[in-house]
Amino acid sequence: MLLTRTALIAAGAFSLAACGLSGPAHTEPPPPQVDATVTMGMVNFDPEAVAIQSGQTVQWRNTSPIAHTVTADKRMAANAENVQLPAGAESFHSGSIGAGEVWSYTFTVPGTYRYVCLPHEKKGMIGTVIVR
Ligand SMILES: [Cu+2]
Repeated sequence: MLLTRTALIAAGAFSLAACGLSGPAHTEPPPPQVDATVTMGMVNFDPEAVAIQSGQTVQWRNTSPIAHTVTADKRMAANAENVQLPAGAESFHSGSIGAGEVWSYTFTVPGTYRYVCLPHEKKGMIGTVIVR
């Protein structure tokens, strides 16, 4: 009986301590600034093309129920001609972006980028980013 009561008191004290730890002292980094947003539909990027300034960030939002990618890498595309990168720009690949997820990329080399969604490249899911 005594043992049980002690255990209950200990549990209560632990709960209070846990509450204290989740207070306002906990800080998260601010979300990155997004300068343009592209929505990923079933098999399309909307808008198909966006224009930004060098140093700005594009965010892709997958509002569809299926996974997509943002891939600007000639080695990964089914047709290398669907991918275009300015001279000096590095290839990039988002990896799988699941339903409801977002992914961002900051562009630092001016020029025209064409990218594909790997699962839907052959269905024409291809987009453009123009960096001025
Ligand atoms: Cu796709």
